[in-house]
This record gives sequence, C-alpha cells and structure tokens, in this order.
Amino acid sequence: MEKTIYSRNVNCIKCAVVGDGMVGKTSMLYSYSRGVFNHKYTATVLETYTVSLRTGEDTILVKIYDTAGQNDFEKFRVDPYLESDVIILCFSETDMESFSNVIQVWMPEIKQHVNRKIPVILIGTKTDLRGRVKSVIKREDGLQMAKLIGAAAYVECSARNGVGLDILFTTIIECASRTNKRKNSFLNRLLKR
Ligand SMILES: Nc1nc2c(ncn2[C@@H]2O[C@H](COP(=O)(O)OP(=O)(O)OP(=O)(O)O)[C@@H](O)[C@H]2O)c(=O)[nH]1
Ligand SMILES: [Mg+2]
Repeated sequence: MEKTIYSRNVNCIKCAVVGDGMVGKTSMLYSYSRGVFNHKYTATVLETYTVSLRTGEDTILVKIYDTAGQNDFEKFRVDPYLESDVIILCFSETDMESFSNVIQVWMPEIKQHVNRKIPVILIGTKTDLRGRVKSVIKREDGLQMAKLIGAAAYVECSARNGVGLDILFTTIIECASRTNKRKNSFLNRLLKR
C-alpha cells in the first residue's frame, strides 16, 4: 500500500506494536494496510507487516512487528523491542484494565527490554465505540497518561472506521525522523572532531 506523507531522511523504520490482548492492535494494522476492517478475532503470536509510504521522491518502508498481548508470549516480544526505532503502545478506550496496564505492565516491560531512549507512541483504540458502549477512557485521560509515561505522542484511532490511522503513521515517521536526526547530528559532531 502507498500513501504520500512528509518525512526527513528516514528510509526504513521498524516499530513494535504492543498492548493488552484484544485492544485492536492487529485490526489497526490490517485496516490501515488493506483498507478494510476485519471483524474476526485471531490471537496474534508474532506477525510482521511492511507498509510502503511515498514522500515526494522518497519511499519509506515501515516494518511493523505485531505482537501478542498475552503475558505468556513475552519471549516473542523481545526481538521486536530490540530491533525497533519506535514503540506503539496501545490500550482500548473501552477497556479500563488495558489502560491501567499501560503503566502497570507495558512501560515496565519496555524499560526491561529496551535500555536506550526510544520514542513510545501511546494509542487509544476503538474510538468508534465512544458513546455506543459505556466509554471509560476520555481523550483527556489518554493525554494525561501519555504525559505520565513520557510518550512522544498520543494518537486516538479506530480500525473500524479508519479515523486516526493516517495520523498514526505520520506520527510514527515524525518520531523516527526526530530520533534519526538526533543520531545524525551526533554522528556529524563526532566526525567533525
Ligand atoms: N468496534 C471496534 N472493534 C475493534 C476495533 N479494533 C478491533 N476491534 C475488535 O476487537 C477484537 C480484537 O481485535 P484484535 O485486533 O485482534 O486485537 P489484538 O490487540 O491484536 O489482540 P491480540 O492479538 O490477542 O494481542 C476483534 O474482535 C476486533 O474486531 C475498532 O477499532 N473498533
Ligand atoms: Mg493481534
């Protein structure tokens, strides 16, 4: 799939998508890459998606590791953590437990496996259900959580109606681009010595 968005000198980005089971990680990726929402639920172990994005004359490949939300599958998340430039941490806006697990489970696990500074993008999923089910997490709560964990950005989206998915991918590229730029300027400084 190809989309045109803005970027700066980043040609290949890797990111791991993590968060509780059933929050909608796979659906979000499926919906963005295929343009349709899949209602069926199949628990993920580890899948990879590659999305190709065009930015002017450049092409950016975003390699995404879709991981399992279940605790028992932690070992399958180790390599994605080690290889990623950006981490996408998801909770469902209709599931309070998935929201509290951002701080109880996921941030500790990320810190345990990634001992370098890595941008974490916090995602609130299933926004189409707002107002339809007893919605538990408001936008302000998500923003506050993002601040608390030091997230690089907070994005809300729905795999079902596609709202927010373009913004999510633009945000991934911007965050990776910022990290990449910092790395480059560090390298440039070293080379000038
Ligand atoms: N209404 C609505 N339902 C969604 C949305 N995203 C996912 N779902 C449903 O939520 C369920 C779980 O979705 P998945 O994408 O498989 O969840 P997951 O986070 O990948 O789960 P694991 O692979 O077990 O970690 C499925 O039944 C989806 O159809 C959404 O944006 N809106
Ligand atoms: Mg999944």
